[in-house]
Amino acid sequence: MSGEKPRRLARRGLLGSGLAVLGTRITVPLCTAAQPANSESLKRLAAEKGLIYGTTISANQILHDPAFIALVARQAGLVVPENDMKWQDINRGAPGKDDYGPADTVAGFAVENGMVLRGHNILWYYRTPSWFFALPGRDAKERAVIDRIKTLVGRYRGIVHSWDVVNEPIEPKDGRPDGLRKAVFLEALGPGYLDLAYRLTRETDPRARLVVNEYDIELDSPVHETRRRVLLDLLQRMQKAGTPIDSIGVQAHLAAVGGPPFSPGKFRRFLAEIAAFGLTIEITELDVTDRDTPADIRVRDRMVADTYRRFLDAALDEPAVKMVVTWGLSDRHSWIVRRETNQSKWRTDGLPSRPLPFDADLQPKPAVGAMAEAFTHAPARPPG
Ligand code: 9MR
Repeated sequence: MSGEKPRRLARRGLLGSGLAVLGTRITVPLCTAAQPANSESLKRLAAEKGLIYGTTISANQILHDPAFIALVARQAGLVVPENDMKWQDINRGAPGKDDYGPADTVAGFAVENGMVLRGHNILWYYRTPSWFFALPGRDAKERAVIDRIKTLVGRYRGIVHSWDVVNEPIEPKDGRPDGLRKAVFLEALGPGYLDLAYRLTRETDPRARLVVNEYDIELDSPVHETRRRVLLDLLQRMQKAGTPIDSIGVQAHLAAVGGPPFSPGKFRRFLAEIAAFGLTIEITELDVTDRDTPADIRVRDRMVADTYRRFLDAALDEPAVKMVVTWGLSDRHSWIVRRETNQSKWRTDGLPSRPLPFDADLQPKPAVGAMAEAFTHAPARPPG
């Protein structure tokens, strides 16, 4: 699809055409060997409380791992491409050489199976193509950002439920008084790049929810506390300036052992502060690394499950939380197990990590029960 003029993918068009536009029809088997026929699905338990439960997915998994995909269809009401919509993944080469093939596969899968689709992400300093950095001057960079937003958001207009418009915009350690991250977009366009990105996304797809997605805002430490304050200040400035924003994405990459403690009360109060802005909250990237837990699988699976439960009990107590997404569904496909980035998440004894609800053989682990109980005990809320 390289270089091809993007075609509009309207939800109705996709459903009507049976994915003709994508050239693939991806159907999901009705029953999966990985699940007992009578077991409850996480998506149904979540939906009973007005919550959406979902997971990451990739085009590669959709095309090559039918057993995993069947589990996703059974358990998740939402999918988000882990990488396939990132700028660098869509265009590593040169301006104008976009390839939407994998992103279309994910979008088509969501539509075909009646699932909610999150958009992740439009702008992220960490996955910006190198050609962008080499563009000469501010105007060329601004045009490239505008083109990225119009093309990507326009292509999936009417399909994406919520967009991570700017991923990880704050970094208090960078020392700016406003706490914004000193990285590519800020350096090229100034702090106004946030307003540009959110306004243009709204204009391009008025029905998509616009999210600021952030990490390290969950725990009880001075670093997390500073990040919470900076994020709340940013929300206040955005609202004052009339910059459209609907939701905060709380990534929640947690650890079963080690790192700062989790204070349910403090986290709960932070969520209430976000809700007081009139915003909803999406838990966008939940997973629990088992680094530093004992090798015994029963012990560490229990510790991971307890971490999911404690976190979700606090999060779901806030009615503005409308969505829970785990950063993967099975240990078969996890960035932590693949050891891609962030070495601090990896086990040091060489054993494969077990951070997600289902194991690598697609069997449920105690974390599934913990999540199911958290959903079951959550107060009901109006559907988000
Ligand atoms: O899980 C993703 C991994 O496969 C990629 O290599 C990496 C870089 O693109 O991004 C990972 O996902 C990140 C997400 O996009 C943003 N928040 C942190 C996630 C984990 O690093």
